[in-house]
This record gives sequence, structure tokens and C-alpha cells, in this order.
Amino acid sequence: MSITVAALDATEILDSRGRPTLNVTIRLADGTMAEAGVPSGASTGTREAVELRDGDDGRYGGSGVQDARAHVRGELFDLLRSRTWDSLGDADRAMNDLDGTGNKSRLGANAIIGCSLALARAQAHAAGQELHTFLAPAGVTPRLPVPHFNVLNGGVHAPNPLDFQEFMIAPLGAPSLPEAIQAGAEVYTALRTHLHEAGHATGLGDEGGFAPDIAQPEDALRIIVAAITDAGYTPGREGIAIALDPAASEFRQKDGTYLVAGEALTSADMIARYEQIIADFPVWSIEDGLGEDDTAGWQQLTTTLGNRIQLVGDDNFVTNPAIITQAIKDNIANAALIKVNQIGTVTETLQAMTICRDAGYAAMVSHRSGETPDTFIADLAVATGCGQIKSGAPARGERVAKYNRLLAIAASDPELPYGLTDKQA
Ligand code: 2PG
Ligand code: MG
Repeated sequence: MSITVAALDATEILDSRGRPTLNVTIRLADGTMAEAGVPSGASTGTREAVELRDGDDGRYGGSGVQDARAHVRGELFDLLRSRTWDSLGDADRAMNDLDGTGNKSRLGANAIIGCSLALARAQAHAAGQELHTFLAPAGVTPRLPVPHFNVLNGGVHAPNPLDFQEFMIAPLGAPSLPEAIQAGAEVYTALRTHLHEAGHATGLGDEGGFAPDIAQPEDALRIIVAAITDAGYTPGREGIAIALDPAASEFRQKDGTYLVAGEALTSADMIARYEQIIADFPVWSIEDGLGEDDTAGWQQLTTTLGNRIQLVGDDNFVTNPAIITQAIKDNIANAALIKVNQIGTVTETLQAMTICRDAGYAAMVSHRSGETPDTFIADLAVATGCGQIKSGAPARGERVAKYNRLLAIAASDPELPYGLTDKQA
């Protein structure tokens, strides 16, 4: 179905951290309207598509997005209204060509992804389809993903001494999405009680997880396992498993060691630590266990643990089809994290996921630590049948918006399967 763009606009709004981001609105010639909010990360990979910030210290400490806004209203609108588009792929490619840099740094990945998300949504509306139906690639069976709730926050997402960034609970054993959401929320509540009773603060980090004064990852894991049990669930793959995102690039030092709770660890030490962690705790998935440039370490990590748990590449893969293709050749990880703004168009995001599917790599759709109430990623996860999503804690509006959208999709189509794909399970 072809698309004709009649109007395109962008507003500078606030994200969940109180930093500026874009909200893009679009109107097609047939009157169809759509909008999209643009997410923004804090622990970013160096090879991500480039988010354009104004750098004007007089506004928002330099993080304003007026230049990106002007590009949407100017060059990108001029391009998009210049012709009729046969597909989203054509429009996304043309926006990339217009940018001309290969990493979207001229017009801004925030400007381009905002347009791409809004266009996809408009096209789905115009076709009278739900977004998850519209986005589903040919030959793929849509499914409801396992929510990975980030219940303890550390790293650059919280001002506590915990170096590991994300401790997630994943109800792999839940029979349905509503029961998975219920389990996540009940464990979150039990965890709050546990932390409170142990004398820890129960303030929240950027993704809605608690940010207690704990330094050792194992201490955090112990408390989470206790909360799972307290809430009446079984810790483990048959009940509620745990997923980690240490985001190790953030605590890698210049000499190549990793600083965990004040101790400098080599890549080999880190791998041994993870081996012990998966022996002692029901951890089923580790993302960014080593730094993005630690290729030899990643290969060793994959050889050692790749047949036992899921190893997810985020900062090193940056949702980039070419980088993921090379990583698969190099035997790095066995799964990729998928973030739409890391690569900057919906089309390239879908390409990255196709590459994963074809290679037998898993894919987990992800939010960013800076979010808006936009729910696009919920539909993306269902459409691609990838079986996994992470969108923060089961709390805070911008996080639960995605989970609530999944609940709405589940209610609208009771036939949709839930959970990991057969291969992942
Ligand atoms: C991550 C993300 C999302 P950020 O590292 O996976 O949880 O964080 O958006 O800050 O990159
Ligand atoms: Mg990550």
C-alpha cells in the first residue's frame, strides 16, 4: 500500500528522566494521523546511530533537540512529501540517503527514528491493521513475549554502589501473558517489603526498579530470589528466572579490567564469576556481560557459557545488521538486544531481527532508560515473534505503558501464543 504524506511535525517534549526528546506527528493525504515518541539511552554503545543534541548550554544543559526538530519540519518533511512511497522500506532508505552519513549524525537518529515510527504507525492505521499485524514479517508467527521486569537498578541508571545495571525477573514458566504480568508485579511488591525490612532504601532508578545501597551483585540476587519465593513463585525456568544486564562497558577501566564493587577483575575473572552466579542463582540470560570492545573476552564467554544460558549483545551489536552479521561469524553471543533508536529506522530494526532469526540467534526487544509513553516496541515484539521484551519495572507510567499494551493485544487475540520460542525454551 502506498503512502502520501500531507503533514509532518515534531514537538520538543520531556522523556522519563526529564530530558528533552521528540514527539513526531504525521498526517497522510487520506487524513490518517499518527504520532511517535522517541526514546533515549544512558548506557549507549559507541557505534549507535547518533542522537542529535543542540549543545546550547543555555537550554537543558545542552541537551535540547531543537535542531533535530527543525530537521523533521524541514528537510525530512520536504523529502517525505516529495513523492508517494510504496513501502516503509523505501521511505526509511530515502531518509538514510538524505542524511548521507551512514550513522544518521547529520539529521539525527532521534529525528529519523521519530519519522520512521510515526510513518509505520500511520501506514498500519491507513491499512486498517493493528500495528503488530502490519509489522509482522512474512512467514513469522506472532507471539506474546516474556516480559523481563527490571526490578533492581544499578550502574548509570541509579546513584547506588551497585555496578551491575539491571536485575530482571522473567516469568518463563507463566502459562500466559496476564499471569506473567501478575507474577512480575507481585514479586516487585514482595521485593519492596524485603528491602524495607532489611533496612534498605526503596527509592527507584531510571527504569523503575529499586535502587538499594547494595554493592555485590550476589547480594542483590539473594534478595530477588527471596522475593520470588515470598510471592509464592518458584525461582527458575519453570517459574520465574532472572536475567542480568551488567552493562559491563560502563565499568570497564582503561587497562581492560572490570571494576566490580571496588575490585578490578579480568575478563577471565568475570567469566568465572558468571559461571558461579549461574551455578548459585536461577540466572537464565546475561546481556553485556563484558565490554563492547572486549572481542576476545566475548568469544571466551560464548564458548564457556553459550550452550548453557542466553548471552545477549547490546552495546557491542547496537541493533546494527552489519555488526550482528559479523558477530555471528565471530561466534559472539547467541542473542541480540533490539532497540529501535540504536539503529534509527524501523526497516533496519526488522532487518536486524531477520538476521538473528535466520542465524538461530534469539532477539529481545528493548526500551531505553529514557522513555516516553509510546508503546511501539510492544507491537514490534509481538509482530516479530521473538518471545522476549524488556521494558523496565512493572511500575512507572512509561514502563507499564508497554506491558499494558501487551495486555491489550493479548485480550484482543486470545489465540496468540505466549512465551519463548520452542528453540529458546
Ligand atoms: C540497556 C538499556 C535499556 P540504556 O543497557 O539495555 O535497559 O539502557 O537505554 O541506558 O542504554
Ligand atoms: Mg543493555
